[in-house]
Amino acid sequence: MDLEKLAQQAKTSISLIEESSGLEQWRIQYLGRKSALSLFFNSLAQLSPEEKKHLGGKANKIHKELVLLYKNKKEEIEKNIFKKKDSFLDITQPGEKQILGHLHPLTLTAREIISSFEKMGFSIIEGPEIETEYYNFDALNIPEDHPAREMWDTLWIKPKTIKEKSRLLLRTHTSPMQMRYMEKHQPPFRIIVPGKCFRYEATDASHEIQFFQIEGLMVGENITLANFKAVINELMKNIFQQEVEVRFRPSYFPFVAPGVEVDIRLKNGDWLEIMGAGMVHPELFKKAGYKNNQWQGFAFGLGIERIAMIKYKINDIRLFFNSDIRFLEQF
Ligand code: YSA
Repeated sequence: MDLEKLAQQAKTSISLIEESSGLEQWRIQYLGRKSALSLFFNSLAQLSPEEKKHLGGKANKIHKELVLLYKNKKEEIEKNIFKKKDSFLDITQPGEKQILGHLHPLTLTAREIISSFEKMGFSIIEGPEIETEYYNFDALNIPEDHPAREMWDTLWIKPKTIKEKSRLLLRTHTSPMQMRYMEKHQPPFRIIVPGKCFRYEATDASHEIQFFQIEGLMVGENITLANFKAVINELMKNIFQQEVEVRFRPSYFPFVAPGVEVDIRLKNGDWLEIMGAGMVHPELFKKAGYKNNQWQGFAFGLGIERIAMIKYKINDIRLFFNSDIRFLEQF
């Protein structure tokens, strides 16, 4: 192969190039894996030692020259692009639109729910995500051997010492705040407790291992399930901006008597469970130190994701947490 001729050709053709697409073609033709020079390097093994030394050295020199030519040309083209841009800068053009961040659909839903309760006179309280076994279970009438513990598949936290009195866990619901609050406050009161909960369970379209609940607790002298129904109807009206069909189903939770589950009717006619609730069990009032059976009240635990799913027509709860920007951009 005539190396000199090849080098001359390459130099002439690069001197005529003005744009990066042309330069890329040049690179492939003269420096690419299938270029004449690369094929020549591959065939060196078949030459005699003297030829190898002579021609190999020459080819190496040409290769270096071509690489340098390529680099210089690349820089020259890039500089020219900036020059061209400057000379065409049109300051009357509108600016580029900035992409702004926005709130997560669960934050939007939680804020709406909270604001609706605020309008009804509820105070907002927060509690710990890492809870003791006592407040998560025992204080709610669920001792260790109680079968109801199986309703809440629990993520336990490894104790630092074996002697720790009350084991720690990631709260499985926001209900532990009922006792924490009642121990320190006398009725009448109405509170809600929004917060994250965790459960050791398989995920599916309506179950996650972490999700948000809003706990509610209203205690007074004459509070009944009728008050609860009025509060829930008002909440649904505020959130969905229309009358929503609500259904109470008898259910069991050790910390209420009677207990109910609340469903709402979806557009397709199906019912979806959104919360557990009931009249606070007298045993809890006793544990909190309230005397004389003077108080009664309702409590509930509402799933925020379930409400957001209905409001925004989302059919899989897992979409909230997998950070897919195509999903999040829609809110
Ligand atoms: C019951 C009586 C009370 O006086 C106060 C509160 C309660 C509710 C009780 N603490 C509880 O956690 N019940 S629950 O297990 O049925 O969950 C309540 C709501 O949380 C469900 O209706 C659902 O909306 C949501 N939820 C539960 N597990 C979930 C979930 N959301 C998403 N993923 C999960 N894995």
